[in-house]
Amino acid sequence: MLQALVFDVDGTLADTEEAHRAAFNQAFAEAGCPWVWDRDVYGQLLAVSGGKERILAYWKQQQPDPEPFLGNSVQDTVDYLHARKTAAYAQAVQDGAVPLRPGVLALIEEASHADLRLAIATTTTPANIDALLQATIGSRWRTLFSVIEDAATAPLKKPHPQAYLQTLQHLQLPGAACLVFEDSANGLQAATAAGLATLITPNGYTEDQDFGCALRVLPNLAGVKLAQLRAWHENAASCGERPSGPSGARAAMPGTPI
Ligand code: XBP
Ligand code: MG
Repeated sequence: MLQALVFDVDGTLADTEEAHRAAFNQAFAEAGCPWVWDRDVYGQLLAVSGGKERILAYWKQQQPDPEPFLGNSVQDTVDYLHARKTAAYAQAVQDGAVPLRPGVLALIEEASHADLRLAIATTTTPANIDALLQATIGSRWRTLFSVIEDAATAPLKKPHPQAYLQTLQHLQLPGAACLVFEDSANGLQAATAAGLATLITPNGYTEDQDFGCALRVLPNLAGVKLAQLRAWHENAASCGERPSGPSGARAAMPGTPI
């Protein structure tokens, strides 16, 4: 029986990646760094989950043997740029730049009223989650989600299943009792490796990706009711569509740097 809904953040709860991209470019400009990520470049970079990992992957593409230019090490430079980016993103989101995607809040409210557990499993920074959900739901958002796995608690980024495996541990539920909402192939791989059925709502950056093992692929969650989710979830269980148990260590390795 369906007992919990587990949500990815970026691209799923809200279409955030354009705000992230603008924040990266703002941080680079403020630091005097000549990098500018257009949509094409950023679309390729999204194969690498995690903003710090993304910066380093791009830097190594530009300079195979990178030289630090802010701080004493390459990691210092990455950390500084990412901190500035996170501040810029939080400001944009607090200013209302990014609404929740269609149907998300209605489904969260319905599930909460039906006493389902709600969780977040993301590779983004904790500050980004708070900025987005504070701006779109208000301070009560923390009362809605009983488990949050993010870049701080799950450092192995999607498609590694760590965030989902830790979410199951903290929910103290089997994967068969949960349903995941994701937007990307990396996210689908991570959830599937953890043995979780996954509903995909693609976005502009992920619409051409392979979602072959998803339970469903929908344009968005507008009009999606809990009763429908329960039916899809039960049907998947009855015809054995649900992924097998966690494949853990055999999980796909983190996104291949470009
Ligand atoms: C998507 C990501 C994140 C964001 C940028 O996370 O991969 O890295 O693109 O946020 P999700 P950070 O798992 O929610 O789809 O700079 O904080 O990483
Ligand atoms: Mg996502």
